Amino acid sequence: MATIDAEPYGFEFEPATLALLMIDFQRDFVYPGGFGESLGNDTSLLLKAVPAAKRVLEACRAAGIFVIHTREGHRSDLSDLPPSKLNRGSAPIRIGEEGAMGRLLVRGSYGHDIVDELAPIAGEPVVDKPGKGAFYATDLDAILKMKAIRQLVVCGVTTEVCVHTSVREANDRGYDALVLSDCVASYFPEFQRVALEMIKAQGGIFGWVSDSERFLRALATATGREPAGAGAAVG
Ligand code: TIU
Repeated sequence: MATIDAEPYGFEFEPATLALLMIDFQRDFVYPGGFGESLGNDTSLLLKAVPAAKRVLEACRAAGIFVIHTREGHRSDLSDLPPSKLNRGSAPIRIGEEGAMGRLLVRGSYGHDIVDELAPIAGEPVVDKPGKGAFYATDLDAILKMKAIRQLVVCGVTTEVCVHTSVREANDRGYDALVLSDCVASYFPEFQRVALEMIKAQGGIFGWVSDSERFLRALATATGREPAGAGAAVG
């Protein structure tokens, strides 16, 4: 058993039953011209999480930690898109319409896919989800159970939307979830701060919060490896 320094208290884990969950690092959220920008957001705030998330991803791969990715999006006929989600807001172009990176949030379009820096490799399942939560209407729970996973380290975007929803879903299903503060990002700095506070409040009401540097150090100790890039993660 190894321990990651975290709030509200240390996160104890076994590498064999830990998975890295990479949530929605899609061009549609992280780059201009996609769904996120269509909602009026500054996408540059999300790009800030990519370097630290990349260090965590590479360290987990090297340590043999199971890695799983999610993407938010819909079938090309939009048959899984609730009218409420389609109609909400005042975006100039909506889900399913052509944007600079293809049809917004539609599976198979360039914008829907994961950014090159964090692209999945062979052996890393990609879970396509129609909602904000990673468990709703997906086979994520089945995959985690097949792999005997009990705990999740979570990176992704956005902190208060898909990360929060997924962590809450994970908690209710009996998984321990650790969110790495510099590997998640929001379009709203205030939401980023408060969303992280909410996870760890009340004694860790639905999870733990740490950061990439502390995670990489603990992983290195647990697996007897050098903390890959941990020095670069400072700051
Ligand atoms: N809009 C926003 O902040 N997020 C989303 O719509 N989806 C995710 O968080 N992935």
